[in-house]
Amino acid sequence: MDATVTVIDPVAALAELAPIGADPVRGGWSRHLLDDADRDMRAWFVRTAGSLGLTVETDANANQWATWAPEGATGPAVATGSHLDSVPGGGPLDGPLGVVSALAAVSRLIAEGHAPARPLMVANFAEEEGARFGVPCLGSQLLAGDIGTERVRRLTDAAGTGYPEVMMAAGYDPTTIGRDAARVAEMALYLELHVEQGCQLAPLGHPVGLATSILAHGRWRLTLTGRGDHAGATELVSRHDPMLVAGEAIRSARGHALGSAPETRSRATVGKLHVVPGGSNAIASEVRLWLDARAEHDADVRDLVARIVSDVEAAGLAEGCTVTVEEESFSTRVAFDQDLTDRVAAALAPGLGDVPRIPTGAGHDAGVLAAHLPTAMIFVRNPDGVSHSPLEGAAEPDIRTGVDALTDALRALTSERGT
Ligand code: HGY
Ligand code: MN
Ligand code: MN
Repeated sequence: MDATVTVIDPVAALAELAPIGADPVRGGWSRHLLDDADRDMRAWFVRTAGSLGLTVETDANANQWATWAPEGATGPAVATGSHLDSVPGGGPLDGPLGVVSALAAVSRLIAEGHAPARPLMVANFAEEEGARFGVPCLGSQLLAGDIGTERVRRLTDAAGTGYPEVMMAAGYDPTTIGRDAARVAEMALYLELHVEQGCQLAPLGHPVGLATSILAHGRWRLTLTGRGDHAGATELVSRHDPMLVAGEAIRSARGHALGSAPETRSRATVGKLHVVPGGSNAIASEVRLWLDARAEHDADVRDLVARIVSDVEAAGLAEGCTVTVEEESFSTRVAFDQDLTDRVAAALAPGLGDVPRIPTGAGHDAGVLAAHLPTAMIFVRNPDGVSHSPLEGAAEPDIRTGVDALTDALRALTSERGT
């Protein structure tokens, strides 16, 4: 036993985080890369991991790492963690549940006197939601070398502030971002706990599940340009209104997703629009909209997007508007490591029996790392499946069961060597 360490209670830790980035306008939480709320979340990570005696550092890509490497723990580490940033007006658990549960699990292992054969690392990955710079899993993609650094340095946020400026203001050197092969080599495997997004576990009556796959998914920015004019003085026949084309994009996204073969599990969403000038009595001159499309396989996504874009271009032609399409991100389909998932399932079995294995439509840093090292995910039941919304939640007993499961898995995985 190590009585010097205070075991972290996950529910209390989440309550401690609750005031940070609470969004009075949207509801829920808005915590975006290196804004004030994200900085407060990062400070919490340093404080909490430090209280456990972990070595805390931040890499050049603004990912945070907390490492437990006591005497005898050698070789590549078992890594866990998640992200602390959110979507605008997001829920309290998407990301933080994984980081809180990871630190809680480590605190449990230290307190019980566990002697790991290999180090344990807890990560907080930067900009997983891509809410500030538009690219999801930005920190883990940079770490893995999956995104070009010049492209990243050109990214700007909604206010037009450049990524380099934001990084420099926080003390980072944007010329040093990019692939960190040494850091990736430090990890033998990665296991991420995350609140379930979607509702598969509740009908199965299980508090915890294991991930099988992540849908292929991407984001496209469409810029629709017409002619701004007076809402009252302009005859209908002489209008070039990009809002009409935007309406077609929204309708077409749903229509083609619904019309896709069921086995493609297609879905398409327009959740963000930017209208210029945005006056209620002015015909828009420009509309920028973001299309989020997902499906079982990469080709299904590209086929779905092609059909939607074709409709939008036809609508643009009819309305005398121009249409430009830019792919902002694409994440290939992920199949999680079967052997690691089996090992995690075996560690969970004594306490939880046969844990269900479920696919997900939500992207994760684990999805990025899966191409570089053995990776698995544990999901904690979400009673109604809602996420990316203030209504996201999980029952306290399930949150605690999730920490039990992660603790059991990390204990088993750090008791062995190898991958
Ligand atoms: O968009 C996603 O699926 C993830 O939450 N970033
Ligand atoms: Mn999310
Ligand atoms: Mn997430």
